[in-house]
This record gives sequence, C-alpha cells and structure tokens, in this order.
Amino acid sequence: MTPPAAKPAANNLEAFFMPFTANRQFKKNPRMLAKAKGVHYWTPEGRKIIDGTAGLWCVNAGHGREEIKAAIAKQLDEMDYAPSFQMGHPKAFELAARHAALLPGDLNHAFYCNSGSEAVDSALKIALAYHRARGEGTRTRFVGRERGYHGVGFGGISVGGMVNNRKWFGALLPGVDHMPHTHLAKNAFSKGQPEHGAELADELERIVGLHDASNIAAVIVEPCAGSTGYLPPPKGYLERLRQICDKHGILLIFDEVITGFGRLGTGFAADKFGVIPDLMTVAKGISNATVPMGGVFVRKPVFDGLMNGPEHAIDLFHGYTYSAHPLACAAASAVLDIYRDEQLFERSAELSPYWEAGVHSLKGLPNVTDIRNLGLAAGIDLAPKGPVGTRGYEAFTKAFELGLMVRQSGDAIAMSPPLVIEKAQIDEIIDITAKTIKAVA
Ligand code: PXG
Repeated sequence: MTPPAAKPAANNLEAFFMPFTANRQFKKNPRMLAKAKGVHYWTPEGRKIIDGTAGLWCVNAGHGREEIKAAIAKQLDEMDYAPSFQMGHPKAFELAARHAALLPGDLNHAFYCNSGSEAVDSALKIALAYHRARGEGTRTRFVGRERGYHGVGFGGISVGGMVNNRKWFGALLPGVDHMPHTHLAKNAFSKGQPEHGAELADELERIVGLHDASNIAAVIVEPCAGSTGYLPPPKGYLERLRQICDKHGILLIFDEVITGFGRLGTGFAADKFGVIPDLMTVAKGISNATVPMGGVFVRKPVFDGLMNGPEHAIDLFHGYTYSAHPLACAAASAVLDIYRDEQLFERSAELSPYWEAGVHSLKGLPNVTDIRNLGLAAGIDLAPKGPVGTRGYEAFTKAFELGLMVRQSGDAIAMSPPLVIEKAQIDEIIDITAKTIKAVA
C-alpha cells in the first residue's frame, strides 16, 4: 500500500499516541514546537519560547549546533550504519576512548545504547552478570530509592520510585527494596546541597541486615534526583552510600542521565561530589539530543570481571541493534568538542551562583513552599490546589503562554536551561517564572 501523504499537523492530531501526555487535553489545545535555535524554540505561529529546560534536560549545548549537524551529515555520507555485534567501526572506539579519558577514576569502559532507559536496564544486567561471573550469583537483588526516576523499562520502573510510573504495570522485577527519598521539610529553601539527611543512607544498612549482602547486586540512585522535582543530595549522603556499598561488596550505580555532561558545573556528578560509582548511566547530553544515545560507563574491575570466560565466547549477552550507532557516535564526538572548546562545564559552574540567586529570589511569592538548586538547575515546590498536580500543570501551561518552557512534576516545577544560557536570559527566565507563579496563585 502506498503510505498516505502526511497532512499538516494541525488537521491530523489523532494518530500520534503521545508519551507521558494527557492526549485528549493536549489535542484540544496543543502546544506545538516547530523550530529551535540556541536557547529558544518557536511555535508554528512564530511565537518565541525561551527554553528553560534544555528540551527535556538534554540540549546542554543549545539548539541547532552547526558543528553537530556537519558531523552527522559527514557520517551519513561515509557510512549510515554498521553493526556492533562482532564487528566495529572506528567512531565507536574513538568515542569510548574520549569518554574514558573524560570520566573520573577508573570508569574507563563504555557500553552504548539509545536512551537513558536502556542505559539503566543495561547497567542492572551488567551488575548481575558481573556478580555471577565471579561466582556470586546469589547477588540478584537491587536497591533503589523512593522518588527515583530511572526511565521506563521494567528494570528502571522496578528500581524507580515514582508511583504513577509503577502502579499501572503489575509485574515489576522481584527482589527490589527502596531507600527513603531525601526531600525533607527541614531542608526547605536550601541553597545547593542541603544540610540534613546524610543518615538516610544508613537505610541501606537496614536493607543489608534484612537480606544479607550476599543477595544484593547493586544500589542505584540519581546523585541529584531530577524528574521528581530536583533534589540535590544532602551533604555526606552519597559518600555514606559509597562506604556502605564498599563494606558489603555491593555495586553502586549513579544514574547520571540528567547530571552527566555539565549540568552540575562538572563533567559528572561523580566529579562534583568526589564519589565514584562502579557503573554510571548517561544519555541526553551525551549527544545533545540530536541522535538518541545512552551509555553505561563501567569501572575497570567490573569490566575485567566479565572478561574471564573463554576468549572465543561472548562476554555479555546484551546489546542493541543500534548500540554505538555511527550517527550517534559522530554526534557525541562533535558534542564533546563543543563542551571542550566552549568550556561549557566550567561555564555551567560559573553561572551557577547567578542562577542560584535568581531562583531563590522567587522565595516569598504566593504558594512557594520550597526552592532547591544545584548547578544549572532548580526545583520549585508550589502548594497544591485541589488534586495533586493541578497547580503544577497550570504553572506549566501559563509559563508556556508567557514564553517560557518549564517542566512539571506534580506541583513542582523544574528548570534546567541549556549551559550556553546568558545572564540576561536567566533574568528573563526568572521574570517569567515570577509572573507565572503570581498568575496561578
Ligand atoms: N534516568 C534518569 C535519571 C532520567 O532522568 C531516564 C533515566 C530515562 O531516559 P530516557 O532517555 O529513556 O527517557 C531519565 C529521563 C522530566 C523528564 O520531565 C525526565 C526524563 C525524561 C523525560 C522527562 O523530568 N528523564
């Protein structure tokens, strides 16, 4: 059958089953984006929207980067696709070596996939296979955290802790425990890392006491929780998790899908906090969202632990058709050049105090119950009005109407502008956010 000709979007909204969207509501009153450049989007009618969220926390180097476009186009000319199973192409090896050099400590092997969700499931599987390869195959349990977001695969929703992402889907992974989240009322309006809550890491000891470490494969946390409304870790918390994992031979996985590639003013949260996980998941900023890509960075001992089988045998029975896709590798390499040449991680650090002052200036506006920030991102809690999420959704739509893109999680709004943002544009974001908050009072 000849595929039907595409109709203009405005006449044809029905067929697209939109992800994480109130489909019927959206289609009655759509918010369309048609063009993007730098830190702005434009609607089809030509209305300019400042991108307060780097897309979905992913366009760290700003939109429409010519260097990335050129690298992708060149790669497409040279070779559109090559398999990575028992074959290779140079860009994959080049990219992995560059990532290894960029990452802290001995996080020096890179496994590639196509999204953060795949990265999480890959990391969980690597953890299981590693323990089994060392003769500790009883280590099958995972520990996640309440309010954690680790994508939408069955592994990710099982270790994740966001109720709506779990409750609809019945068959989660067995053998998962959750530590408590770290969103404490007594930390309200903290600037940067909050003072209270390091002791919440000790919950891991309680879980070890319940199951015994010999049954636990790994702990996974976002070093700074993103989707739940941006929760920087309490001072000392991640250090304590690392110590407890070391004591019990449990692998520590940092999900850096949001924090990776400059969001916190360092390459990775691991650099920021001086805590090196055994496995790190990334996506989003790895390719500046141009070509979908995710990855798992693996410490040397974990990689080596999987290299002990017969040399002719496959080391890990896991991978994707598009693992290390040539277009993604070309894009990711061009992105690394931009991060380096424009010193964007450093820029993110330099702008952070200005950003912090800006977001905390919103304290005192109606219904603002907490403001949190770290690096170039922030979360603002608004007091609920009726059912959870009502005021948050109103704020999200109001901001869009006023020319700003924010993210909503329940009644919290989160912001994470591209790292190329200018101070005057930060002022504009704060100004529109203030107007939005007043408008939804
Ligand atoms: N881990 C973390 C920490 C994430 O933030 C994923 C895994 C999954 O990545 P993929 O590429 O499979 O979507 C994410 C994704 C939001 C929002 O509004 C956050 C994400 C995705 C969409 C929206 O906060 N994070």
